[in-house]
Amino acid sequence: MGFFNSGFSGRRRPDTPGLPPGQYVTESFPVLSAGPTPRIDTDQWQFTITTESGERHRWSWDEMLALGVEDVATDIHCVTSWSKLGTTWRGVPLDTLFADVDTSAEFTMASSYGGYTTNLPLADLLGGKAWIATEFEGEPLEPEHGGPARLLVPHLYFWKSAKWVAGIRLMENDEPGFWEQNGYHMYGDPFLEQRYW
Ligand SMILES: Nc1nc2c(c(=O)[nH]1)N[C@H]1C(S)=C(S)[C@@H](COP(=O)(O)O)O[C@H]1N2
Ligand SMILES: [Mo]
Repeated sequence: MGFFNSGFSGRRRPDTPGLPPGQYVTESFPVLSAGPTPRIDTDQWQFTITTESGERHRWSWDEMLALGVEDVATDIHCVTSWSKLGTTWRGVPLDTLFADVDTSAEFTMASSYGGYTTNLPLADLLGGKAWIATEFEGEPLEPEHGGPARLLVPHLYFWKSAKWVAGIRLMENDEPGFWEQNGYHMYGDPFLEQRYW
């Protein structure tokens, strides 16, 4: 078998920097939606943070953008095993939206126009780790990808990045969202392969 000593066995592909275990790199941008694409006009769009005591903080499209957008360059990782490296986005940091929100809750439920939900610890939305994204690669976010605005939480599997995001509700106890009720992990760290439970 000496003929094959430069062959397949024993050879490992060099690791791609930034690629979590069990993921492959794609250049395309697959669309993954559990239902039809809702169409929300930015005139009608609003975003609401609801605290555990029921206090509401609400922004219109213009009010949200006036808070200030940032450019974000990041990798994204879908639980179905594709990753997209070096994507660029523009959006409003959740830190800004939560700046005046008084809460002692540790958990949140993001909800979307169309009914999708996903749970995230509040700490994962703060500290420069999450945005309401309105642009992808320099263009307004397409409806299929969550336009006019989606949650972008790139350090967790992409199902946590709710498309067509409408609001975030603060919760004292963790509760499963749509995919989490169907067996997806409550947290979803791609580097720990927290896919299902
Ligand atoms: N509202 C909503 N958000 C969603 C989903 C969905 O079905 N509805 N799918 C999630 C899943 S499983 C993934 S992988 C990403 C896919 O985003 P994309 O379609 O832009 O690739 O969106 C997430 N956000
Ligand atoms: Mo996904």
